[in-house]
Amino acid sequence: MSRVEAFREKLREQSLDGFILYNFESSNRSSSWYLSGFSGSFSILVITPLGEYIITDSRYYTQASIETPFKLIPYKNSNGLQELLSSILRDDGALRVGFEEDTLSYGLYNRVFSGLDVELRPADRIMKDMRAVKSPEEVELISRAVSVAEKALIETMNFIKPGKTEEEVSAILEFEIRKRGGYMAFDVIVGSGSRSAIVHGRPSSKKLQEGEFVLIDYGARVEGYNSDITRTFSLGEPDEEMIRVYETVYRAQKEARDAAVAGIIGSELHEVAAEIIRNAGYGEYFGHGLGHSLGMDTHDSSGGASPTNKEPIPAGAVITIEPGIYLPEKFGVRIEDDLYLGSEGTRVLTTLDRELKIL
Ligand SMILES: [Mn+2]
Repeated sequence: MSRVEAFREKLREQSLDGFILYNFESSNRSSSWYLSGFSGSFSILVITPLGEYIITDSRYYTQASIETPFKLIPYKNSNGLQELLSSILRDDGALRVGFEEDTLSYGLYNRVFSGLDVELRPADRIMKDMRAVKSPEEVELISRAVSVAEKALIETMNFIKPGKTEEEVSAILEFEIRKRGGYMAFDVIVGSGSRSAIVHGRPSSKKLQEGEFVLIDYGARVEGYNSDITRTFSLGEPDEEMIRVYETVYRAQKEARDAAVAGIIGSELHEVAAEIIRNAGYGEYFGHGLGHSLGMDTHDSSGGASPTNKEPIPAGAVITIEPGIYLPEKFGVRIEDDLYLGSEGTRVLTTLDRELKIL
């Protein structure tokens, strides 16, 4: 079954006979790409009982005709948008139409959507649930994104030495990803010494020093799919506390990896790692969720191993497992892998060593 057919089935289950997926300057690019094949930054997908349409502007006419079988309808300007949508829905007899409230602005809702002569219903879960379950082809693309990222980091490790700045390390890492055909999944995080305790720290001009941890959190995007990996290295010999914290994160990460199977409740998986960290006395220094769903977005859907997710993680999910301990003004440690939770077992997609590495 094609994605559009599967999507239509979900619409029927929700008693909807139409859908509008709005993507303005990449506000909803991944879902638009996922459903239609069109990868551009501006698209309005309209699903009716009779057809599938893509409204986009002249920047994208050629690209849309190559990438998607959806019928192209030229976008003129925002003033005519309400009438355009109304006429498509009316001509094709759509009466109950779903849309995504989380990615639609208040202004656009008021100007365009609220005046459509149909029954509108927020239905964000449809795309989220579909995208949370990956096809074998999608898992393959994420694996390629992992592979590009891993080769890039292995190459970059030769460069990670006392005296280099965090900015230089991130620049080398980006170059190594780009030259392998990847893009950045998100802004690379490089934090050394006390800056490694900043959970999402930006690389700075600080020089790496002997006796510090260097935390690197990054990912590659290949053909629209992301990897997301964190490793923490030691520059020279770590002290006792650094070893103790690293060993704790390592153990929490390993136990969580082993516990990650399709069907486990997200918060229960989080708790596997959280308990180990708490028992080691570092509970208050692990503030974020254990992991998230990964795919065309780095935070792909609401699911994942978060303390607030009381639902089972579905078979077919790709998630991260990334416990961390951050001691303010001292150092931080995080280890992050990407896992595929298949119905026939879990596959860890990341292959880089996780043991404490001294560079
Ligand atoms: Mn992550």
